Amino acid sequence: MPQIIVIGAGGQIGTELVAELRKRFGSQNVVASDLGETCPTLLEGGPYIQLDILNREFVRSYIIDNGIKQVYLLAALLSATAEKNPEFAWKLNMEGLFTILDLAKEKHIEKVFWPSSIAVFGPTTPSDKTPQHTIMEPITIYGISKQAGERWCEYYFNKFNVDVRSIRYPGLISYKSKPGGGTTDYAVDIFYKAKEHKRYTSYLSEDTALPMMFMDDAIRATIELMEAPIIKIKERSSYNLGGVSFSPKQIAIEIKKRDSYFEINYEPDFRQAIADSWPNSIDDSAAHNDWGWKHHFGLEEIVDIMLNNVQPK
Ligand code: NAD
Ligand code: AKB
Repeated sequence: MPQIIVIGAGGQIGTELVAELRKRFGSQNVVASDLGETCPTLLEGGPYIQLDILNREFVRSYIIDNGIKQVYLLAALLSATAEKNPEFAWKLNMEGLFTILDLAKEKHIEKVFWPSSIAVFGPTTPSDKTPQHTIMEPITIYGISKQAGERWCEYYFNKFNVDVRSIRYPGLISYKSKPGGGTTDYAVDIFYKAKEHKRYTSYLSEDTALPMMFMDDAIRATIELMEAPIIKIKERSSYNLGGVSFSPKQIAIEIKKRDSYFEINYEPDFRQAIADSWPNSIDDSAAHNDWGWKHHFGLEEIVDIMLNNVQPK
């Protein structure tokens, strides 16, 4: 069994990824790590270490001394939070990646997972069924950091044979843990507000369609990509990953079908410009052809699952 560490494990993706990795590879073989001194409840049941990815020397010695062979590097500032602190977002999103890529270049690590995002695309990108290879002129610091990260991943693969694998996640929808400061967070918040107050004020306009995905699909994609034979991985920047595509109005209609009292209104804020620069939908045929990717969850299923499971405080 490989020794695995998930860095930034306490966030929206990490809490569910750690649980799935532990199921597959054994609890003791998957170390969860995050900034907090104590282990978050959702990560209990296996090893936890307090680790700051910006502490390069500590990260290096922990990984080398403990014989860690696979790293899932999730720590980052997401799009909306990053716009409020661009210098720090650049530092966090890039420096951690170099620390891990260098460990892999030195052959301490065998495999790296590093997530990219639909934020790598920009207003000049074709926005419907955005292709794998296309114009990429991101306008957010988050998107710029992800695009640069993709180029560095491909560079480390080409120059140093580093086995780094990546997915351009769309907006992720989950009920086990909340999102951490992205533009697509509304598609989770809306369920909490629907259950609590039967109304939601959307910070995106009604027809802003964005690519989205249910977390179970995203976790399955991540592990399928990491487990795929090396020969099948043709894209060493990052894979487009499609799921569903919908707007606030479309998700509100689905909620209203299940709760006729639900109401939505629209007050776009600074996140509207970010969303306007991102694709409406994604062409993921490269992931499908190379390693067999196919999403399972559609909008109606997602709405059913979310309404049945979110638990507002
Ligand atoms: P999140 O904000 O929910 O979680 C990030 C975690 O990283 C947090 O628990 C945070 O405490 C931790 N962290 C922050 N700084 C750290 C540091 N210095 N050292 C160690 N840990 C630190 O984010 P997420 O939604 O789980 O996203 C994980 C990754 O996936 C990110 O790289 C993000 O860009 C990418 N991604 C996420 C989505 C999405 O919709 N959730 C979509 C596309 C890409
Ligand atoms: C965000 O909105 O910042 C993230 C993402 C799509 O990368 N959910």
